[in-house]
Amino acid sequence: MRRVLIALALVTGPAFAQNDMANMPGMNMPAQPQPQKPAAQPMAGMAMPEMAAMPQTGNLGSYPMTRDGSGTSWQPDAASHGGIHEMAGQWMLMGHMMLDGIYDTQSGPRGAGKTFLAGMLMGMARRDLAGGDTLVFRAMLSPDPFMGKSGYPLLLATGETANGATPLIDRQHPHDLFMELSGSYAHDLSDAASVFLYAGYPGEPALGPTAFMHRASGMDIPDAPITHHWLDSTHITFGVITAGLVEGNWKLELSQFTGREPDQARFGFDTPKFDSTSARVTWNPDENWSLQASWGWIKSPEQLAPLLNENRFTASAEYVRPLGEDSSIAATLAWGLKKESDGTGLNGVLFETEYKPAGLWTLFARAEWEQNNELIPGGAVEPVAALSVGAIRDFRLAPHLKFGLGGLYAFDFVSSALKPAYGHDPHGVMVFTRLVAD
Ligand SMILES: [Cu+2]
Repeated sequence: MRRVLIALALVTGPAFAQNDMANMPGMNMPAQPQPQKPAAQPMAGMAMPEMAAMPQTGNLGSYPMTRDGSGTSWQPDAASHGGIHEMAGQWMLMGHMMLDGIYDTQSGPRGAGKTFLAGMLMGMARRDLAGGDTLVFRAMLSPDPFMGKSGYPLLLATGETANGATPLIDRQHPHDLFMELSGSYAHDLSDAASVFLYAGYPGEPALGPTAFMHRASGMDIPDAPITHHWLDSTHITFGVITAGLVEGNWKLELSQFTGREPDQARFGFDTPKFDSTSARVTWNPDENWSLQASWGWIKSPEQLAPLLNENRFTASAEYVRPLGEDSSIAATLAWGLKKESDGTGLNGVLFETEYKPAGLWTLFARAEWEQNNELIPGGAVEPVAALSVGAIRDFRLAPHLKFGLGGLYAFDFVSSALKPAYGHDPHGVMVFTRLVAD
C-alpha cells in the first residue's frame, strides 16, 4: 500500500494524457492498458472489469479523485493525493496525518511566544455502489484544542474568542477537536454529470477556496493565513447540508448551514442552526487550474457581535503543476469581501505558493493584504499586510511516514495608526518539526 498510484502516475507522461481524457465531458474512462497501475486500488463495487485499471473517480462525480479538496471543494486535478489507502471489503479506507510541533515567537508589544502542536488527522471511508453512485464518510480531527483556548500568537490574526467575553486579537484561535464529521452521496446522471448531497456536523459549506490546511499551496505552511476569516473560516461549521450538481468540469452548489463560528469550547459540539446560505460555482478548465466564485449570507458569525450578519463574497484560482518525479509547484490567489450588516466592507487578498524542488524539500511563501476593523477596539478599518517565507526539509522514516524540520519568517506591515501598537518592524518567527503520514 504505497501512496496511491494515481499520485505517482500524475508525474509521468502517460498519466497526463489519461488525465486529460478523464477531464473531457463525455469521456468516462475508456479502458486503457495501464501497466503501472494494476496494483492500484481495487475498485470496490465496480461492475465493469475494465474500470479496475482506471483511476478512481472523485467523491462527487466522474472526475479524477485528486480533484477532491476539503468539504465539497475542488482543487486542480494535478494535485498529488497523499494518504494511506486500504481496502476493507467493499470499502476503500484512506488516512492522512500532519502533526506540527511549533515554537512560535511574534515581535513587539502585541507579540508573544508559545510552543504548541497543530495539524490534522483525517480518515475517509468510501463505497462505490451500483450505477456509479458513491457513498463517502469522512472524519477530520485537530490537535489544536490541546494548545489551550487562546490559540497561538500570530500578529494581525483576528476572529473568534477564547473565553466568550473578549475577542482573540493577534492570536490564531485553536480549531475544534472535531473539524469534520460528514457524509456524502453522489448519484451519476450520465457519464459526466452527477448530483450529490453532503451533510456535516461539523462540516464545510460551499463557500470559499479549499481550506488552507488542505490545499496544495498551503498544506505545508504551519500557520493560518491572517485572511482566514475573509476566505475559508467556515471550514468548521456545526451543521451544514450541501446539494450540488457536477457537469463535466463544472460544479454548482448550494449550502444551508449554521452561521455562528465555533465557540470557545473546542472539544465539544455547538448547536446546529442552519440559518445561513451559500452558493458556489467551480470550474476546472484543465488539470492545472481550479477556479471558484462563491457567496455566503452568514447569520451572526461572531459570538461577540451577535447582531452583525455578513455577506461574504470570494473568488479564487488554485494552480498545481507537477515538474517531474516528486517535484511540483502550487499556488493560490484568492480574494474575499466581508460586507457586514452595519455597512462595513472589508476586503482581503491572499497569494500563497509551495515549491517542491525535490521530494524532501518544500519552499513556501504567503503574501496577504486585508482591511481589518478588529485590531483596535472601536472598530476603525485599517489596512494591514503580511509576507511569510519558509522552508521544510523532510526525512523519510518509513514508506508512509516522514519527519520534517522547518522554519518560517513573517514580515508584518501595518498602517500608521497601528504603528505605535505594533512597534518597529513587526515580525514573526516559527521553527517547527513535523510528522506526516502520507
Ligand atoms: Cu480555521
